[in-house]
Amino acid sequence: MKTALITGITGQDGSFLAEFLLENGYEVHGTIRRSSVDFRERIAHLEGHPSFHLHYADLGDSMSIIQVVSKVLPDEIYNLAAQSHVQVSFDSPEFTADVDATGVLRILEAVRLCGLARTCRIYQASTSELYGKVEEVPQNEKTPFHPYSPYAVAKLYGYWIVKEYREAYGMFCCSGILFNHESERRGETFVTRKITLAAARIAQGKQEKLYLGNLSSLRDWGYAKDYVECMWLILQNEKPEDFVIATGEQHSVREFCELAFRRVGIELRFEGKDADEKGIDVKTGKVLIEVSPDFYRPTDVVNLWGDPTKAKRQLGWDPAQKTSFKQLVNLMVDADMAKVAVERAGEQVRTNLVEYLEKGIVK
Ligand code: NAP
Ligand code: G4F
Repeated sequence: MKTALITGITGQDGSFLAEFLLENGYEVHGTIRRSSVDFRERIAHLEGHPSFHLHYADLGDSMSIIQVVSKVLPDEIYNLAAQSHVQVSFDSPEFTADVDATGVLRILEAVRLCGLARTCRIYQASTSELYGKVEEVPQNEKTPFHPYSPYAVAKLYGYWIVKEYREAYGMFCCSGILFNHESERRGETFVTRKITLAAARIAQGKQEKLYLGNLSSLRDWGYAKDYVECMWLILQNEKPEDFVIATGEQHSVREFCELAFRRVGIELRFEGKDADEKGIDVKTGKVLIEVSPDFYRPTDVVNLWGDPTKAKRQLGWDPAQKTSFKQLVNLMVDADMAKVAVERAGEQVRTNLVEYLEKGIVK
């Protein structure tokens, strides 16, 4: 039985990866951070599993990392922990650099200090944001990097330090250059989830309007559950190498909105340009989407499109056999429709209860 350590196990990818590794017979250890509210929603269903273990550690705290690595003695480490929001990285650049750049170094050094450099394989969650102000489309492993946010600059350090440790110390450490991947577990402030949640709320009368930033931004969006399989495949490869993981398809934020609203029965028409663009309900003429400069970024990455040829050839991972763009949008919308319906039912129960208490029907 292999032992894996996942940093960032409470996140979208961490939760899917933990499930995948448990299904494949791994002993899974994950790091969590102390917080005043317990936020383990994505992994709650795994707690109590005999092969699932949690440890406190923070990527900003070397000692906590050394402690957990020396205790777990992992065969594989998946370093998924990060301040992962690009827009937030403009507000918290130093924190982002500490966690997303130096944090990677802390993991690599912990492995060396614990005498695991020859045995432990390390996956680093790298990103298509490295291509930033893109120099070619589509982007592959040889495309030059041009990071375009504090997040991307920090992740670029992570990418290079992994490569350096591979070459300097012969460590089996690799970067997965993953393009955007989404799911029903995606954080609610990333654009896809913000859209699917709003579509569900608007359809059920719980929200009036959705405010977004750049509607023309282009992304290569895949399904997170399909992508965690690749993280594992990268570490099972004969040699330590870096891989681009993407669908090879590109869509705009606007297209994502159209599909998501269509799924809840609302046909949208877009009118206007830039900050004056609006998404209008064709049937009622109501404006449902508006642009707010609050969601513009000082520098925005607008043209991401991945070429996953190498992953297909060497890892046998074929995006054509995986979740399509339309399936992804639909599954996210369906999950949010159910979530909003449950919330509404809860509200109704509470309203009824208050009424019954006031009328003395229940005591
Ligand atoms: P996510 O949902 O934001 O999860 C991030 C995880 O990192 C959470 O578990 C978070 O813990 C943890 N974390 C944050 N700061 C930490 C710290 N200082 N010490 C320890 N843990 C910390 O992100 P995701 O979408 O799953 O992405 C996983 C990784 O892939 C990230 O490194 C991200 O940058 C990278 N990536 C993501 C995508 C994508 O499209 N999803 C694409 C390319 C690369 P809390 O729950 O306590 O906050
Ligand atoms: O959903 P996003 O915030 O994701 P972004 O910036 O592409 O970053 C995600 O993917 C990266 C991989 O390329 C990861 F490394 C990173 O950790 C993260 O998971 O924004 C996507 C696009 C941007 O161009 C943004 O300007 O959507 C545009 N956008 C338009 N309106 C918006 C909004 N983004 C957000 N978050 N919120 C909006 O209202």
